[in-house]
Amino acid sequence: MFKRILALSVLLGLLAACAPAASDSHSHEHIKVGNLEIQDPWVRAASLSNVTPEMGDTHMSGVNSAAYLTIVNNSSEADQLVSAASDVAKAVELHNVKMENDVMKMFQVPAIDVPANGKAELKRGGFHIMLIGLKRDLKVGEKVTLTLNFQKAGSVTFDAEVREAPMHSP
Ligand SMILES: [Cu+2]
Repeated sequence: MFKRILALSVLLGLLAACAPAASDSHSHEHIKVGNLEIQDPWVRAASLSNVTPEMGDTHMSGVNSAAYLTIVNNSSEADQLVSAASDVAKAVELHNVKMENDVMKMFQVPAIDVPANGKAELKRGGFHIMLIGLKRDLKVGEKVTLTLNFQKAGSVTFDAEVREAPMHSP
């Protein structure tokens, strides 16, 4: 019974999301490359003049930010995100996080797997695209152009919205 209500509410949510009333164009944009679809890309707001002690904000090379998104693979062939690029940062790296002596640490990874008929979620506290050494402030509501390079699907360039990250989440 509960499952059925849950399924119904999910269905209603989907219907609401697809309703013509949701007319703002960017919320319904589909970013596709090959068999992959990029969903809900966003970049954490950051300011060059207001460095906070939050993880990732301070770095030898300046102020950093990160991009998050979901990569959905609608095919039976696995793929890999092998690199990313953006003109707002001096360098862009693929990162993951791990706990080390109760401290969360980021580290660079060579690639991020996108499983067949599955998805790769780049989110707070996990895989992310690190924007190292920002060249400008990233203000809420602005757009940041990102390019993702996949081993099989090739490259795709799109705009990600700058958002405020939730406080105290990893
Ligand atoms: Cu990082």
